[in-house]
Amino acid sequence: MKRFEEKVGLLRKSHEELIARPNPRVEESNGVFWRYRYPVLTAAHTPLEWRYDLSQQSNPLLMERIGINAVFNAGAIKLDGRYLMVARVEGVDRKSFFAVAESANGIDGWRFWDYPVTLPEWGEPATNVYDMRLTRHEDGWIYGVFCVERKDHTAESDLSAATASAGIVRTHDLLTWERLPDLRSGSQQRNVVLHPEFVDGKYAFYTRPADGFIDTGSGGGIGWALVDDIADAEIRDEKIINVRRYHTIKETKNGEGPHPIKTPRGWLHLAHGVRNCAWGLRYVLYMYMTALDDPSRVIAEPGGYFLAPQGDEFVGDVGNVVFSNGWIADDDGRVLIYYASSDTRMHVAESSVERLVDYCLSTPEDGLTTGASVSRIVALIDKNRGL
Ligand code: M1P
Repeated sequence: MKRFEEKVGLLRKSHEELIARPNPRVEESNGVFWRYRYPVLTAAHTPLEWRYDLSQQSNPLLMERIGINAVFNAGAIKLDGRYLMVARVEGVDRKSFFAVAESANGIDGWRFWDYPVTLPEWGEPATNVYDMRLTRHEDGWIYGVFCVERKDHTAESDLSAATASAGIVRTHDLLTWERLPDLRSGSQQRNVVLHPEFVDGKYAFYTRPADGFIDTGSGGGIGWALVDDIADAEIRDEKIINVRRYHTIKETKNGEGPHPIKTPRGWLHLAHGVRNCAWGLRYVLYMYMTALDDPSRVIAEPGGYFLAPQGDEFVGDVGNVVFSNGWIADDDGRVLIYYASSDTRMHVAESSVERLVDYCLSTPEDGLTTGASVSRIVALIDKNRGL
């Protein structure tokens, strides 16, 4: 029978080995982005102190007291040279909370800070919070916009009836958070993202209006709304800038990912598209670009998905899902794309602003019919034969 201290030592050793494990780049690639071999954050990365009572007196059998189910859908930011993610950590009780993890190079060595985020409440306490998008705004604050889920009190007898709205917090250091009133909107809102610059002197939000908690209903699509006062934010006029469409990767739903990256050719957007199939909903990532002088005007949209689940990524709590709400554009043009697979774990993929702009501007858009798809392939073959 191992002594208690010895067992704690073994737990610590394997936790440290997991965090210190080098994460090599997978060289096989489509030239647009590169994956890395291992997930960057998982439930097993959460500190032992969050899960174990490490006192021999009160936990002589050294059992986990608080289980963590998954770590996914993280916002990301580079702050004072440190790569940081604000991850959605989900306990075995199904409740999500936010926690900051840090890495020196953005690829490996991801370690959670000692404590999860204690989020100030606003209004009726949230049943659940998740999917924070981080935006360093030109007003000087770092904003976190996230989904707030509450029970739908208009349908008490339906145990699954819930409402989704956008919560807003701001910070300078990811340590101290100020809660602002939730975004007011005439519809349910998830996947709300703050644009980093003022537009016409106003705060600009990417939205995703929905009739219901899961179903977007007849409308949906990625919306755009300008707001005068972020401390009293209300959506009055909302227009859809990126629609969902029949027989595309975003037939059922779509939603903005992290805030767009500014490039000399326009704003680069990462989003998720959802379609239905016999296996259930399939979530993939896609990209589009909007005009520099009008971030709500789409100027390019490659057809199909940018990144879809592969290998182990297919499997998890909600299978066949990739989702991203965090990326970092580094000073040297490198772009680190943080994405979750199957609502279970976080990964990183690497590209560059140059590659992503070229991908957006040079990939044919979805022609919406088989005939159009074939004619594009034929045109490419003809071009290559003429070389
Ligand atoms: O389970 C997949 C995703 O489902 C929701 O996304 P959306 O609102 O676009 O359907 C969110 O709950 C998200 O967190 C989750 O990853």
